Amino acid sequence: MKKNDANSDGAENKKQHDLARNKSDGTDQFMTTDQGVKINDDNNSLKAGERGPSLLEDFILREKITHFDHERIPERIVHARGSAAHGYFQPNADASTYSKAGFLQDPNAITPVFVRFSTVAGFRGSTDLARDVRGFAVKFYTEEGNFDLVGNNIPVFFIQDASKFPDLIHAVKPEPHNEIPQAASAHDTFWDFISLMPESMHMVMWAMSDRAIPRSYRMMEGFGVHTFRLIDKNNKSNFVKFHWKPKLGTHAVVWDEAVKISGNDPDFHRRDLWEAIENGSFPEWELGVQVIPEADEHKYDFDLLDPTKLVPEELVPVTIIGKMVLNRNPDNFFAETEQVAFHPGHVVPGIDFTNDPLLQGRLFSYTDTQLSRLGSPNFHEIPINRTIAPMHNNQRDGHMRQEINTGRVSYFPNSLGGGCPYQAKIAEGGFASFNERIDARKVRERSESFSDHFSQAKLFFESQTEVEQQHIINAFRFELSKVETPEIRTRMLGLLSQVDKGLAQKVAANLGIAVPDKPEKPMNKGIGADADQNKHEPKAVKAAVQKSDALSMINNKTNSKTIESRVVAFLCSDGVDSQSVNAMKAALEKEKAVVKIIGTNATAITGSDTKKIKVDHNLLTVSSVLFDAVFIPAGKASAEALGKEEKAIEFLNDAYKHCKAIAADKEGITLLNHTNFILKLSDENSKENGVFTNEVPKSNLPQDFIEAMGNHRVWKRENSL
Ligand code: HDE
Repeated sequence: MKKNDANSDGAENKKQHDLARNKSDGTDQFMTTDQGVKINDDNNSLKAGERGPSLLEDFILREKITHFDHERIPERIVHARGSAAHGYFQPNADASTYSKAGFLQDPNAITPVFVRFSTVAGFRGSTDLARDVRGFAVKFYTEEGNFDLVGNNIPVFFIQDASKFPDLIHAVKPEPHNEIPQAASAHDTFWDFISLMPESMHMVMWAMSDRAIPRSYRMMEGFGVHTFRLIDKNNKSNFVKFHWKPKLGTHAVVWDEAVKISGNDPDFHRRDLWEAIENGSFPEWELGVQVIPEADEHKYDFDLLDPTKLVPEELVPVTIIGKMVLNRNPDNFFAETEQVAFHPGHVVPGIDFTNDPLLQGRLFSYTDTQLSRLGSPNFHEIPINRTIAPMHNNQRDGHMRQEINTGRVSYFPNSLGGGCPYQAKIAEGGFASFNERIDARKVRERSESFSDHFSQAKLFFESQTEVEQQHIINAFRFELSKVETPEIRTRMLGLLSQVDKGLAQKVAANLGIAVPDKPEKPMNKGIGADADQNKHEPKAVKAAVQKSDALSMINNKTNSKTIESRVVAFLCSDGVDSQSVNAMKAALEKEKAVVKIIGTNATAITGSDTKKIKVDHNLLTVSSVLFDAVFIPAGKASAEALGKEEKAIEFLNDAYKHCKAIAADKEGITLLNHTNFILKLSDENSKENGVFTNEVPKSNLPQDFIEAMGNHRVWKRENSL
C-alpha cells in the first residue's frame, strides 16, 4: 500500500481524506502556468533576439519570478524551528468520567492528530541540538472540532504572567544590535533578565538539565504546563495537568555531544523523527492526566494557577487515558509543518481553561500571531488547520478566502435564512464555558500564593542523581562563563544559593568568583512600582515533597530500557568478518535496534567471505555523536585498516567520552589499542565500564552490549574521566 494513501494506517482517518482534497501530483502531467496554460519552454525567457533584452510581455517569466519572490512567510516569533508528523490518538476511556469530550469516550474511536516539535529560541534554520526547551504541540482533529494541546517538554514555565513573555523572549533571542548568538541562552541579555526574575528559577533548573538536549523528539515527555479543567456531562469541573509519556523512555544526549551534533548534523532531531516513521518504527506516547478535584484547589503548598509549579506525582499520580502514535510523515513541509497554526484556545466541550495568568495571555496571542504569520483571519481554511467537524458561521471574506458561502444571510439572528446556522444547545454539543464564580476587584497584582520561587527548583535539583546534578552544574558554569557582565554572574549565584548552596558554590568556584552572602534584591521583579515589595519577596515554603524520582531521567523506574530504534554503528573495512557482522546485526535487530555499516568508502566493503557488504555511511561523513553505540566486528584486515584511520579512533574516543556502549569482537579488539581510553581499562573493569570484548557467537557479548544500551549510558565512566 502506498504510504500516503488516506487509509494506509488501517483506520479510517478523516483528516487524511480531508487533506487528500488539496494534494497535487505532477506525475505524467504537462507543465502549465498558474492559469493552466501548457508551457512549451521553461528554460528560456522571451527576448528580443537571442542576445537581446527580455520582453515585459513574458507572462511565463513574470509569473514564475513573482511567485518565487513571495515564497517566504514570517517564521514563528518563537518555536520557529520545528518538525511535525501525522498520527492518531486512541483513548482508553478512563477519562470519560471526568470529561464529556467526545474523543475521550470510546476506546475504539481513533482521532487523527498532527504533532509539531520545536526548539524555542533559534531561527528556522538553526540547529536542533541547542540547549533549549522543546515545544510539543498536538492538534487533535476531533469530531467536535479541533483541540490543540500546545505544550512543552518541561512541565513548568519561566514566568508567571503573560505580560513578561515579550521580555523573556527579547532577552533570550539573539541580541538586537548584532543578532548574536543564534539558538543559545548563553549570553548576557538572557541571564540579565533571569537574574532579575526569581520566579524563573524552577524552569531554569530544568533548562540547565539534560532535558534541554533530548536524544530524540521521540524520547521526550510532553506537558500541558498549565492547569486546565476537565468538564463532565453534568458540568462538574476537575482540575487537570496533561502529560505525554514516551514509550521509548525519556533520554538525552550530553552537552559535548550536543555541541558536536550541531556541527555534524544540525537536522539530527528532524532526521531522526522522519527516518523512524519512514522505517515503520512509529513513535508512541501515553497520554496521562493528574486529576485534582475542585475541592482540593487550595490544598497544596503551591498555587495550581502558578505555571512555575508542577504537581508532584507523589501527591497526585498520573492516570493514563490513551495513547498517541505518529505514523505518517507530512507530504510537504511548508504546506503542513510551516502552516499549521496551534492555539491553546482551541478546545472542545469537556475541556476548559483556568485563570492561570500565563494561559490567559496565551489565549490572546496565538490567533493574533497567525494574522501576521499566515496573513489572514482565514488561516483556519488552510488544509492542515481545517477541522473535520462541519463548520458554519457568519464570519466572511478577508484575504484569500477559499469558502464560497452561498445565500444572502451572513448575520445572526436572521429570519431570511431560517435562523441558520443555528446555535447548539449544550445537550447538542454546544460549547459553554465553565460557569466559575468570579467576584473580584480589578487589580494589577500577583497573588501572594505565587511567591515561593525556590522550593520546586530545590525539589528538582534534589531529585536528580549525582551525574544529572553534575550536568546541571556544568551547564551553569558554561552559560555563566559566556556572560560578560560580572554583576549578572554574581546576581545569578545569589539566586542559585537560594536553591542549593553546594550548587552555587560549585558554579562560583569554576567562574572564579564568590557566592554573595545574600541574594541581591532584584529590581522591581516585574511587579508594579507602587506594589508592596515585601509582600512579593520570594518566600520559602516547607514543601510536602522533597524528592521525586519522576523528575530524574535516571532514577525514574518507569523509564523504558528498550533499545528499539537505537542506532548502532558497525565500524568496518575490507576483510571484516562477515559472520561477526551478521551475528551481532541479528541480535540487535531482534531487539528492533537499527544497524548502520560505517565503511572506509561510500559504497561497499568486501567481507571475509568475499561477499560485498553495503555501506550505509562513509566514515568520512559521520561521527559517533550520531549513533547510540559502536561495534567493531572481528576481522584482522579490517581492524588494521581502521587503526590507520584517525576518524575511526576519534569515533571510539568520543563514544567512550559520551558514555556509550562499545563492543569489539575478536580481532576487532585490537582497534581499541589505538584509543586514549585503553589505559583506563583492564580485563576486570572493562565490562563495568561498558566496553565489551569477546567473541560474538560463543559469548554473551550481544546480551551485555544490549543491556548497556538499554541503560542508555554507562555513567560510571563519567566519574572516572
Ligand atoms: Fe507559546 N507561542 N507563548 N508557549 N508556544 C507560540 O504561536 C506565547 C508558552 C508553545 O509548533 C506562538 O503560532 C505567549 C507556554 C509551543 O506551531 C506565539 C506565551 C508554552 C509553540 C506564542 C507563551 C508554549 C508556541 C509563536 C506566554 C507551553 C509552537 C507562533 C503568555 C505550555 C507551536 C505561534 C507550533 C508558539 C505565544 C508561553 C508552547 C507567539 C504570549 C507556557 C509548543 O503565539
